[in-house]
Amino acid sequence: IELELSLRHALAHDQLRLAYQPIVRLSGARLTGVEALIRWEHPTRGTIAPTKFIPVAEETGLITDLGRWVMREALRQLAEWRRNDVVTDEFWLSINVSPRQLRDPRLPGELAEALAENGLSGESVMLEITESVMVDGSQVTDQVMADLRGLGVRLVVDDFGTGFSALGYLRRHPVTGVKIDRSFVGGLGTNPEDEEIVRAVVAMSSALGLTVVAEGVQTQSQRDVLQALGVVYGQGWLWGRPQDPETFARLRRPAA
Ligand code: G
Ligand code: G
Ligand code: MN
Ligand code: NA
Repeated sequence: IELELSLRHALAHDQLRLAYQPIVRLSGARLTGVEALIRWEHPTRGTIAPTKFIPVAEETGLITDLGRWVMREALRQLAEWRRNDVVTDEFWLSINVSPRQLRDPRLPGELAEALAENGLSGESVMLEITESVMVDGSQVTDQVMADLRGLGVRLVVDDFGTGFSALGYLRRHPVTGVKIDRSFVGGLGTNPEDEEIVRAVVAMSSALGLTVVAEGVQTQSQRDVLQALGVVYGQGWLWGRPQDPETFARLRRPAA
């Protein structure tokens, strides 16, 4: 309850920020997108981790307002970067959405409106959803996902491989890609089992026409193994930590 109240306060008093972490195309290491990650700067308690407050927001329903804020702020930022030529037109923005947001039939309309306000198309947005969303499979969620796809928005399964073993859901839902969980990336180059898992995910994704992003890439050798296995996109400390938008823009524009 206490956390809920202060989160409500944070939302109303501008204590929330978004950090942005680069996503690259492995071949050429070209920047191709960013993931927006929420940050809470509490005036007295310092930074509070999203793993602490997102579950509370989800339980209390506050995630609806919070998610709306994230969406609008991230799209505003993307439009600004485009105007200032910080990013190209193919550059995409990944936004995390929680299961409860996907059960809200207003979500596609709100996203469409935020896109229009910022002069952006749905293709510039990727939503990261959890495996549980598809396993629970409510009809509302199915409709919401279909409507989002109708906007051109891509849907990727986050933390792929950690949740559920049934893969049939990938076929039954309109997802466009998967994000290999970082727990399978850490051991690449040293743990042959992780390599086999990534190989299997790539084979399956290729068969289903899904794009693959590997997260938590920290070393050049992990990167090399991923590329050899056919993974196209990567994200991780090797290319950059989640950073504030000013830092992101500055790193894109080398000093003259
Ligand atoms: O970088 P990091 O510690 O911020 O992220 C921790 C977790 O919080 C990740 O699993 C991420 O999916 C989740 N998260 C970060 N930002 C958001 C957000 O805006 N919405 C939701 N639903 N989850 C988020
Ligand atoms: O679960 P989700 O993928 O949405 O959240 C991404 C989380 O992974 C964030 O907490 C982010 O800070 C963290 N992260 C991003 N890159 C790396 C990395 O290279 N190594 C580790 N250990 N964590 C990372
Ligand atoms: Mn994510
Ligand atoms: Na993840």
